[in-house]
Amino acid sequence: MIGSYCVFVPEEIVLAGNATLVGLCAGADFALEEVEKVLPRNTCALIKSTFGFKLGKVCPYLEVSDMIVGENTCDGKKKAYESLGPLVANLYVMDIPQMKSEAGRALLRSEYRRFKAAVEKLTRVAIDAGRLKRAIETVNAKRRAIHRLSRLRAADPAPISGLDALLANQVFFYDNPQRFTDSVNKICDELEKRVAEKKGVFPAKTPRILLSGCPMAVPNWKLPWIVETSGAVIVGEESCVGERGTRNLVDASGKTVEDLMEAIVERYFQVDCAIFTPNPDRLNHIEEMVKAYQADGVIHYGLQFCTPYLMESIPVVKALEEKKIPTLRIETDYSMEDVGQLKTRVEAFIEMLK
Ligand code: BJ8
Repeated sequence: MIGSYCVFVPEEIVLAGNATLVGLCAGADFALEEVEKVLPRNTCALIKSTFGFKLGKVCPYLEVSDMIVGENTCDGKKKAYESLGPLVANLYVMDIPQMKSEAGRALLRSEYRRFKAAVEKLTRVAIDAGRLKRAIETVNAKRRAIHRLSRLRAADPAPISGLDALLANQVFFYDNPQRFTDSVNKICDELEKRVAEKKGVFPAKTPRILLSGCPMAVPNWKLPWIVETSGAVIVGEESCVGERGTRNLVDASGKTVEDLMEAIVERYFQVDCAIFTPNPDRLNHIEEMVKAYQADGVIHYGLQFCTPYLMESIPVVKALEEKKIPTLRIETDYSMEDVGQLKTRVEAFIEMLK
């Protein structure tokens, strides 16, 4: 069992080594007093809750993981792993590039090779081309199923709520891959019927929202709940728990381990996390998603103290508004204290979209 905190940890390599990958990111405050003894108060809720789940021993996946992979992405996570190391027996840290340059690609390539060797050492399974190819196909199938679900959300009326679709995107990180693929395809079969019958979870012409920004880990449903109880429907998530994390497949046609590893690098190097500088692909992707899912507006979701996404939200919002795409910028955490205030702002935004 290998645990991870980032979509840059390639599930293909983990599965090829006969291990299982689980997402360990947490979406609820826990043991905050204990957490603030080891982390500064002004750390993002995602990182704090990771520590809360460890210190409170509430996450069974974390307790049984044979390897926990940290990654050098944002400064918060990078430094937090230094403090997490002594709390767990088996932390492995992966370096991640910060620029989409040839040097950046070379770093990712060498880090994925090092990770493959670490997985092989852990599981005592030599990863050959056959194993890697099968793993790539398994993960591609899982991603294809979620792409199918996303496309169905383009219909008006929306055949599934944003909250339910977010849950499917969250389960992506926990379930057995084959079972997940089958379950999502079953949901899609049902949704196809609903679309054909023009049945929706909200009436046709309900304002449609695209969420964009920080990932929402289980059980962080705060903002989607606010949006969908304020007269709008969420039709897509530009997020790592969403399309930023799941889009693009790995080319499985390679014949050798080297070819297949390169295909993995190629796919993951396209992830447009805000830790990259500059990061123009993310804005392009938001605009593409607005069109593809017929969104009427974008809500940018930034966790308090998340420098990469909060910094990036300002030019992103400006660029969207220049293109006449209405946008609302939200900055919040996991607490429920600001729910009333957020609901008022979201309701006013949705009213404006009508
Ligand atoms: S690829 S988004 S999963 S790093 S919210 S901890 S950025 S301060 S989560 Fe992420 Fe990988 Fe990027 Fe995706 Fe830091 Fe911000 Fe906290 Fe965050």
